[in-house]
Amino acid sequence: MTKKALITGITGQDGAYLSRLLLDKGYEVHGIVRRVALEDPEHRLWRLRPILDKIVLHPGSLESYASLFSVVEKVKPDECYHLAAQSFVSYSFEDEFSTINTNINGTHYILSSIKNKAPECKFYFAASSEMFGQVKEVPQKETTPFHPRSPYGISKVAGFDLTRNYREAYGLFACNGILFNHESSMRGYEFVTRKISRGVAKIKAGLSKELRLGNLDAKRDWGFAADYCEAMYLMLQQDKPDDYVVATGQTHTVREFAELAFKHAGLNWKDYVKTDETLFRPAEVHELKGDCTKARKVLKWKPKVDFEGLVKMMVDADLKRAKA
Ligand code: G4F
Repeated sequence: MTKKALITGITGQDGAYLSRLLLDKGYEVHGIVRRVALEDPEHRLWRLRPILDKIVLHPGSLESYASLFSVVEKVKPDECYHLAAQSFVSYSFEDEFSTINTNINGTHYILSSIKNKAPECKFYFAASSEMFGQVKEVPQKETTPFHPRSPYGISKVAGFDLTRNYREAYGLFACNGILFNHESSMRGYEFVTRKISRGVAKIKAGLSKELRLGNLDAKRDWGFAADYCEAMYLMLQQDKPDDYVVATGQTHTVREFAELAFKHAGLNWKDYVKTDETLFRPAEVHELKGDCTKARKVLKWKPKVDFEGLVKMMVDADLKRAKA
C-alpha cells in the first residue's frame, strides 16, 4: 500500500528536499501551508514549483489547533515530518512572544492531533543544535546538556521535550532530529550562508559593492540540506523511535565561509565584507560542532557533501542566477 507522509513547513528548504526524496520513494506527499501561500504560489511556493502537481497541499496554521487537527484527521498519515517553525534566530529576539508561542504550541497541537487521530503515525520533530547554545562540551552529542541562548532555542528545547514526552507517555513513535546548520541554494536569504553566496554573486555582477555581516568569529558545523533530509527519513524507518544528532563534525567560522565564497568567485573577501555591529545578536552561540556517531552507527547515515563542496555549490548556483 502507498505510504502517506504529511510535512509541515513543506514550503521551506527542507520541505522541498524532503518532498522530492519521499516522492522518489513512492510516497503520497501531503503538506500543510498557510492560506496566503496558496493564494500567492508564484512567490511562496517557488521551491515546490517542479513538483506542485505531484503533492497535495492543505491550508493550515501552526497557530490553529483546529486546522492541524482536521488535516491529520483527513490525511491519516503514516509519517509526519514537523518542520514548520519561525526558524530565524535573529528575528526570535525581535519577537520573542510570537516565536515562542507559535513554535511550542504548533508542535504541541500537531502531536496531540496525531495522538488522537493517527496514533500509529511516526513523527519527526525538527529539533536543532541551537538547543546546545552556550555549549557544555565540544563536540555536542545526544547526551550534551542544553543551554539555549535565544527564544528560538528555548522553543526548540520545549518541542524536544514535548516530542520525547509523547513517546514516553503515550507510546508514539516520535523522534527528535538534532540537526546542525544545513544549507543549500534553496536556503532563505536571511541566513548567513545564503546571504554570503548571493552577496558574492551580486558583487561579481556589479549590482552591489559591499556585504555587511555581523559576528565573523561564530563557528558553525555546516552541512548540505539534502543529506540531512535523508537522515530525517531514516529515523522513521528504524524499529524504535529515538533522538539523533545530525552533523558533519567539521566546524568553520563565518569568516572562513566568506573567504572561500569570495575566493571561488575570484574575489578577495577583505575588499567587500564590512562588519556591522547592528547585526550582532544579544546572546550568541559561539561554537557548534556535532558528533553524529550514533546516526552513523544506527542509521548508517553520513554526510556526502563537505564544507568546500557546499560553499562552491551555493556560490555557483547564485552566480548562475545572477547571470540569468
Ligand atoms: O545563518 P544563521 O542565521 O544561522 P543560525 O543562527 O546558526 O541558525 C540556523 O541553524 C540552526 C541550527 O543550528 C537552526 F536551528 C536555525 O533555524 C537556523 O537554520 O547564523 C549563523 C551564524 C550566527 O552565529 C550569526 O551571528 O552567523 C552569524 N552571522 C554573522 N553575520 C550572521 C550574520 N547571521 C546572519 N543571519 N546574518 C548575518 O549577517
